[in-house]
Amino acid sequence: EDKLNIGEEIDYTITGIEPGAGIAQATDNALTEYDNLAGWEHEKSSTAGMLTSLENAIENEEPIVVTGWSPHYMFAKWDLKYLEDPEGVFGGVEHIATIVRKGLKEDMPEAYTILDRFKWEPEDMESVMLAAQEMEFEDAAKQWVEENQETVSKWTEGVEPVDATPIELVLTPWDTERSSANVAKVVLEQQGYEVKLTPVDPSIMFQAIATGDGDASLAPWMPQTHASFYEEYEGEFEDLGENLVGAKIGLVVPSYMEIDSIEDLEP
Ligand code: PBE
Repeated sequence: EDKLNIGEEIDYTITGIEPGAGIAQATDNALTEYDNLAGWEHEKSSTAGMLTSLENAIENEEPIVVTGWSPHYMFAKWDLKYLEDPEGVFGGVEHIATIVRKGLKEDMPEAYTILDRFKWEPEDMESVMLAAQEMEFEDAAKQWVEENQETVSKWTEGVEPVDATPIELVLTPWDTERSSANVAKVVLEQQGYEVKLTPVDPSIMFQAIATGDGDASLAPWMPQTHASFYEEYEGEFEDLGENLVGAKIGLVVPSYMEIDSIEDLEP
């Protein structure tokens, strides 16, 4: 009997996440950019669903191809690898940007300064995400802020406190952004702000900041993951630059799979 190839074994299906994600769009693009993926399907569901499928496959040492990203605990929990992407559909090293609505600088200069200075390392974000496996994100964020006073004081140095000023931060529904938004919330609350967090899809995130419905977001993944949403509203928001460098998206497989590149997936 012939050995099944990987495509046959997994029904020519890539296991994806929420349809509104930037990585979902990139994966759809990959299906058209790579000739060998022409007959493949991209099954979108949820991040939790993808992680369950990944865990089940790994328990049975079966093949699976998922849409994955870093920072994420999946790389600490399991032995995984990114498939090489010679067509560059998923981009290279990403940064996560901070965007604010027009006029925020004049309306809330204290918040603007803190958001402009907010910058941390992937390890910081990972430590919040890890702690949040055991507690609420808000508590994990409080703990990180307590343990990283030196970093936080660089963001808040010389900034005057405010008196119960409301501010709305818009985020996307993934742990990376729950971490940054909750840390920003804790820091802004210590400064006197009343912070509301609103989770939305990436496309709505840009729209909210462009229309002024939301004040700021620390959630855009650039230059690739959210490029199409960014371009749609470019010029209608202010980009304060990176708050984190060293993110990545791509197709991810367990290391025991004997393929290295997207091009190794059989048509
Ligand atoms: N992600 C995590 C999101 C951004 C953060 C990579 C799943 C996305 O693809 O839009």
